[in-house]
Amino acid sequence: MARNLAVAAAKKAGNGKISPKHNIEAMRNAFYERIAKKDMAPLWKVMKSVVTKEPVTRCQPHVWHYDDVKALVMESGGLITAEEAERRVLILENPSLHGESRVTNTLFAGIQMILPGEVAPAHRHAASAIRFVLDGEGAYTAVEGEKAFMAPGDFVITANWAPHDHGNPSNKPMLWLDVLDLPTVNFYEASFAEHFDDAMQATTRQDGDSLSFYGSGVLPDGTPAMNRTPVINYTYARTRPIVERMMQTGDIDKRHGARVRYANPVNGGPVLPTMSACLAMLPKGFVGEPYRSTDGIIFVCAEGEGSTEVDGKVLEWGPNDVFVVPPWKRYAHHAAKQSVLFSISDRPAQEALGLWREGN
Ligand code: 1HN
Repeated sequence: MARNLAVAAAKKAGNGKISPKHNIEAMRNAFYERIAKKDMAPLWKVMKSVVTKEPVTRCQPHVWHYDDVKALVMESGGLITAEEAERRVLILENPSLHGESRVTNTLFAGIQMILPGEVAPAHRHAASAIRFVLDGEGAYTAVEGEKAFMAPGDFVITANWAPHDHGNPSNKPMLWLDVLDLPTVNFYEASFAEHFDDAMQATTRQDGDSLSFYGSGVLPDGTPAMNRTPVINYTYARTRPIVERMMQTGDIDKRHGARVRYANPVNGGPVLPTMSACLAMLPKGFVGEPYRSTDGIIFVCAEGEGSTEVDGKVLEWGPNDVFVVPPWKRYAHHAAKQSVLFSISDRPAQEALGLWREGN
């Protein structure tokens, strides 16, 4: 076939000579150079790398230990104020993706601190955010006119384009994990952001309104359909007893432990169209069966101690350690003590696109 092409090409060139067999590579390369000048390229050269048989990830499994993280975040508090930084966050960068501000290909993760008396000024952006509280008590995030006071283990939602500011009237620093779908928004090149003149938004709703109106098994009559949850804070005080009860009654998944999924009470769907989260309790001595799925997952150890083997690498974790499992990497949890794991991933975005798969 290659020979025939060379013969045909030589004839077409009108020089009457038949090109030697090895010339086809040179002819192809010359052709590729010519088409590159016209902003074209041959698919057959890249077919195997653009259509892979199985997911290929650029991410590594990795764990950030809270001892290190907390010390460095506290140190950042002496270098810049929350107001000057706008958000005083140390980014958790996947070791394979340094400089890209991402923990997986689709998600941003960082640790934010707000010191007593500080305010992180009001803004809004196209990216959706969640927070998982690690340390401190009595700081708040104000979202769409409602202040949500936070405590460790609380899971807080700031939906796409919702105005939000944070404040800390308590006398202790507060630290939390931020996860945003920022790399996804930027993949679509659809980022917008806006700042407000006032650092703190006016409070237009009572503290706790969103949880009591939407998170209590009732809904204000006429609540419209929405693809993101109206609940701002899914408190640990309410969620932890549920996974504990599941565990005690033996409702323990062989891979995930006694696990609940945080739900949008309006439609039962994920809390956000791009990200969904779970809380799981693992009994002491739990040895999970291996599992894999196409979503990249960020875990936080809320309580306990254990390890997760990911693709042959053992990630040891204790309280407030954050670890990441890349897409389609097989993982299995092991709990040395009774443990609670929070997790968040890009699963709903993949499901909406018909991409999500799981396996063992
Ligand atoms: C942001 O707005 C917050 O509002 C936290 O607390 C982390 C990371 C990147 C871009 C914006 C916040 C962020 C962020």
